[in-house]
Amino acid sequence: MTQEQFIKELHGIGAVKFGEFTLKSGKISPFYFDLRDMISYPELLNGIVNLLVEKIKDMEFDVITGIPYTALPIASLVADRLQKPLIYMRKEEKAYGTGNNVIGKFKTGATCLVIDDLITTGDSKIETAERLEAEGVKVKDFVVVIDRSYNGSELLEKVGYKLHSLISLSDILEILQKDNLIEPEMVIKVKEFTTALGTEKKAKELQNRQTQRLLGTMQRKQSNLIVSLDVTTQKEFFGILDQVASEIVMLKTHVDILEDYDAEFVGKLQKYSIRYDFHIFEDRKFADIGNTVRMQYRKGIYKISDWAEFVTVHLVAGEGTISGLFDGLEDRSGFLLARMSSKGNLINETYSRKVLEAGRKNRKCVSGFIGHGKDVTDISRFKAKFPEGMLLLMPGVKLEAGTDKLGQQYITVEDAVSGGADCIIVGRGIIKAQDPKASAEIYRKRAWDAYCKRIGNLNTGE
Ligand code: 5IU
Repeated sequence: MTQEQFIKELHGIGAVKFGEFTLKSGKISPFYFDLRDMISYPELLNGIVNLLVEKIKDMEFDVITGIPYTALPIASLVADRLQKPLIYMRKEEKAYGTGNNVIGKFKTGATCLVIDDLITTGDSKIETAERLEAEGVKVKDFVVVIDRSYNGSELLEKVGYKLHSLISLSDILEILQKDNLIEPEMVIKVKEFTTALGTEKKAKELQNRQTQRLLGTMQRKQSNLIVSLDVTTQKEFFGILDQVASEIVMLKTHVDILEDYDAEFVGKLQKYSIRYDFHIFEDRKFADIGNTVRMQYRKGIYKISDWAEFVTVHLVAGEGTISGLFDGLEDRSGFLLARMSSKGNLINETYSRKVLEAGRKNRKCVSGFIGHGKDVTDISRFKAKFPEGMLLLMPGVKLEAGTDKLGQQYITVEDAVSGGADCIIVGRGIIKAQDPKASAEIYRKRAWDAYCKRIGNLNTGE
C-alpha cells in the first residue's frame, strides 16, 4: 500500500474527518482523527503494518511497545513481523518504579521502540517515556502513524528522543485536496487552526509564571471577570466580596480608597482569595521613577508587594519603573497601561506602541496590558500588535455601552471580549447593581461565553 492509498483508506473509513468537532476543552476543531477502528479492516491494517515495518526495520532496539489501547494491537503485529519481543505498560498505573507496570519480559536497560497512533503536542509522549524509564526501560525512538503536531519532533528532540511518522497532517491535506476529497475552504481552515495551535503553544512558553497561574485560574473557575471593588469602608468591601467572590478570576482593589484600612484587612482579603480561588490585583498605577515606586510598592502602610500578585503600572517615567517595582521579587507581575478608557486621555498611538514594546522586553514581570477601544475593529487592531502571550485586561465595560458624568466610556462585554480582551474589569456595573451577586453571574457568563467563542474559533487545545 502506498502512502497515498493509505491516506485515502483512512479517510474512507472515517478515521480522518473534517468538519466541526467540539474538543474536551470546549474548543472547536476543524478536524478529528481517530484510528481506533482500524483494527477491524484487515487489509488496511496489513497495509499500515507494512508501512511501519518498512520505517522501523533499520532502527536499533531490543523490545517493542504500543501505547494502549489504539496502538497496542498494531505494535503486536509489527513485533511479530520483525520477530521482536513485545511489552506494554498498564493503562491504570500502579506506583512508579515498582517494576509492576510493564507487562512482558525484558532486561533492565533494554531499549524500547514506542509505537503510537497520533502525536498532538508531544507532551504525552514524553510522559510515556518517563514512565517506561522509571520501570528500567530505555526509550530512543517513537514511531507514530499520524503527526498532527506543530513542533512535536522538535520538542522530543530537545529532551533526547527521536520522532518518526508515517504521514503528517499536511500529507493528508495534500492528497485529499488532489482528489477533491476536501474543500479548499476546509484546507484553509485547518491550516489556520494548526498555525493558531502553534502560536498558542509558543505563547505559553513565553508567559511568565504569574500569567500562567492567572490563565489556570480562569480555566478552573471558567471566569474572565475582574471586579473592581472601589468602595470606602471594609464593611461594604467584604459585603460585596461575599456576593461576587465565587464569580471572579481576580479582584481589583484601590486599597487607598478605604477609610478604615487596618492591619487585619490584608489577612482577611487573602483568606477570601484562597477560599474562592481568585487573584489580588491592586490598581495602584505606579508611575514614578524606579527608586520611588520601589518604596511605594514595598513600604509604607500598605506594603502592597506583600499581598498584591498583580499591579498596574504607568510607563510615563520609562522602563526604570518596571525594574524598580519587580527586580528581586518573585511571583509578582504587572499590567502596563497601554490605553485608557477615559475620554480625552493623553495616550496616543506612539506612546501605546512603546508601552507594548516595553512589555515585550520585560516579559518576566509583565503579564500584559490594560487597554480599551471604541469598537471591535479598533480593539482587534490594537490587540494584533501585542507581544505573543500577553493578556489584555479591559475596564470601561458594562452590559450596555455608554458614559458616566466624569468621562468614563463603556463598551459592551461582548464587544470587549470578541475584540480581544482576555479579562474584563467591571466596577459599578456590578457593585452598584441592585443585586451584585446576580449581576456578577451575568457578567461572568457573558464574558466567558464570548471568550470561549473567540478562543475556540482561533486556537485549539488537546
Ligand atoms: N480603570 C478604568 N479605565 C482605565 C483604567 C482603569 O476605568 O483606563 I487603566 C479603572 C477605574 C475603576 C475601574 O477602578 O477600572 C472601572 O470602574 P467602573 O466599571 O465602575 O467604571
